Parts: sequence; C-alpha cells; structure tokens
Amino acid sequence: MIIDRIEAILVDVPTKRPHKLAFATVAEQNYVIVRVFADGAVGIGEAATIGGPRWGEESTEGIKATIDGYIAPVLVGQDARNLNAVETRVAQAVRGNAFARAAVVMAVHDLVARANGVSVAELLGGAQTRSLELIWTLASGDTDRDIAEGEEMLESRRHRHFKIKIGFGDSERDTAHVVKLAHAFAGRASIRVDLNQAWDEATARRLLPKLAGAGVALVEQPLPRWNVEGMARLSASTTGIAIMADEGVASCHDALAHARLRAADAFALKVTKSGGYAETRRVAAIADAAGIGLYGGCMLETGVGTAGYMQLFSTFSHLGWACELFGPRLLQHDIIATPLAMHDFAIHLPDGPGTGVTIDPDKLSFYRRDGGHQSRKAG
Ligand code: MUC
Ligand code: MG
Repeated sequence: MIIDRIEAILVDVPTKRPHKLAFATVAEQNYVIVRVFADGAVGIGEAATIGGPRWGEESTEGIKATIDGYIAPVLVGQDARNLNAVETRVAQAVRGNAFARAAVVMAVHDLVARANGVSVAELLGGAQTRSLELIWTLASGDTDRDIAEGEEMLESRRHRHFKIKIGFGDSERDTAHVVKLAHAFAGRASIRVDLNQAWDEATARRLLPKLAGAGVALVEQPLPRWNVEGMARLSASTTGIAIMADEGVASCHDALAHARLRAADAFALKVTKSGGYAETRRVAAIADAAGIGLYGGCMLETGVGTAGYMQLFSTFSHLGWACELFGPRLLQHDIIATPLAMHDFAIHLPDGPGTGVTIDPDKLSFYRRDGGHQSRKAG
C-alpha cells in the first residue's frame, strides 16, 4: 500500500451556542481534515483546534502548512502498512506540531484498517468496550442557561457528568457559579471543572477546598502547564477533589514528569495533543504504571476525529473518569455521513472498518474554507 497523495483541507463549522473557555469564546470550530490515498483507497483523519493557537501552539492554517510542506513529502512513496515506521518517520521529519502529525497518523491507520477490513481498534489490538460514558461541557458562561442545559441533558438521558468551564472571569465569581451548578445537580450528575491553566497556585489553594466542599469531583489543569511542581503541591495538599492534567501532559516525557512528582490523579488523553496513537498509548501506560487515572479528552472534533479517538479509547480496559467525545453534539452540523450513536449517557463505537465513519461529500464541500460557505473566525 504505497501512499501516493496526502490532502489537508481546512474546514470551519459553527457551534450551536457560544462555547466559553478561559482563553476564548468559540462560535465556530476549525479543523484540518486529512485524506491519505494509496492503491485507490482513502483513509481519513482530523485535527481540531479550539480558539486558533490558544489552547495549544498550533493553528489549523499552520497544521495544513506543516502537512503539505513537511509531512506529505516524507510519506508519499512509503508503505502505509508499516504503521510504526510511519509514526517514526513523521516524528523525525517534524518536531512538535503534534496535531499535524496526529491527523496524518489517524488517516493512515484508517486507510490500513479499511484495506484489511478491520477497525482501527482491531489494528490496535482490539476493543475492550463498545460504549463509553459521555460527559457534556456546560460552557455558555451563564449560570441559569447552564442549569437549563444540564436539566435537558439529564432528562433526555444524554449526559450525567458535567464539565464546567471557568477561568474567564473573577475567580470568586467563577467559583460561585460552579457551586450553584453543583448544588443544582447534587446527587443527579457528577461535576468537574476545567480551568484551562487560568489560576495561580495561591488562588487554587484558596478555592479548591470550596469546590471540593460543594461536591465537585475533579478539577482539570488549574495551573499553567509548566507548573508541574505546583500541580504536585496541590495534589498533595488538596483532599476531596481529584486533580487532572490536560495541557501539561502531551508527550510520554510530560507524563513521566507528572508521575514522578505525583502531580495529578488523572491524565486527559488526546490523540492530537500527543501526536498520534502510539504516543497516546505511552502516556496511558505511564499513568497505569503510576496508578494515575485515565480520562478520554477531546478538542471538540467532528465525527471524523471523534471516531478516531473513540477507536483508541475503546481499546483501554478502563477509562475511570469517562470521556468527553461530545464534539459533534456541539456543532450545528457534523460532516460525516451517518451520525455517531450517542444515547443513554454514552457514545457507542461504530461498526465497520477503519474508524467506522465516512465523510459526507456535500457537507465537506459546504464547510470547507475554500468552498461555498462564508467562514467566521473564533472569537
Ligand atoms: C479542554 O481543555 O479540555 C474539551 C472540551 C471542551 O469543552 O473544551 C475542550 C478542551
Ligand atoms: Mg482541558
């Protein structure tokens, strides 16, 4: 299966409501959809960014430029079936740029799996579960609206775990917002909070006990990603609330640094931030070795990336903190032909070869940046 062409397409899809995070309010999600062609077959992959290069360093424009200019040239002419060699070759050609590397790696796995009539999960050793408990993020920025949205999610049996995004405002006001939500859903849904690196250590030390007291189960990346020692001090001194690393844990080296210092109780796994399936599995293995819990993270992917992530997550024997592969549900439309099954508080692994999903060509033409619709930038 000799790779003959790699295509990277910029895609923008509006969200159903503004999604307010510590660093940006997102009204439109930006993607790079990757297609890898070999022997007349095609594999698909995706990199999603949130708020341009604000969650991490990469923007969709940069990801496309890296794929077109530096990754495609080293893979064209290579045998797609040598998956380990593909990941190594890409990592040797391009430092960092994890999202660009991951989107291509995802597409090559999809290509090879489809050619063999197996799923990506089977290519990775086999799924151990076909459904994963699915979290929803309450991030409208408005307490009453978040409560109404959470009620609707519980009522419709879509979600019973809520992640609340804070860090954009005054820390006391943010904490009061979370406490109100935690009380509103007490005993009916688990509550987690994602700071996206917004607090300093003193603020976290002061406010985490309040969140714990309100019944919040977990706090995600309260401190800047470089402050691993601070995360360790918080983990050691805080009781009643688990601390999770997200932005701070991308590579296996980050994972080892966190594990050595016991800087987190859980790691958020993301195929894109880790640069592909192999590195994400190494991060998970280090978590396992250190007794650190696993969480299936996301970057608000379309069905393409969601299915890619889900294929890997299904291979783990445990994902104790569940997963947040809800991206397609936040978008006005998905770009895949058959929507992923999300019901009864879970997302369900699609049947079929590869990632189990295919792109709807009409939706792709509509949402591609160089196609028909007028793009709006994330705010
Ligand atoms: C993050 O930091 O976890 C995932 C869900 C969401 O709402 O934002 C993201 C990114
Ligand atoms: Mg996060």
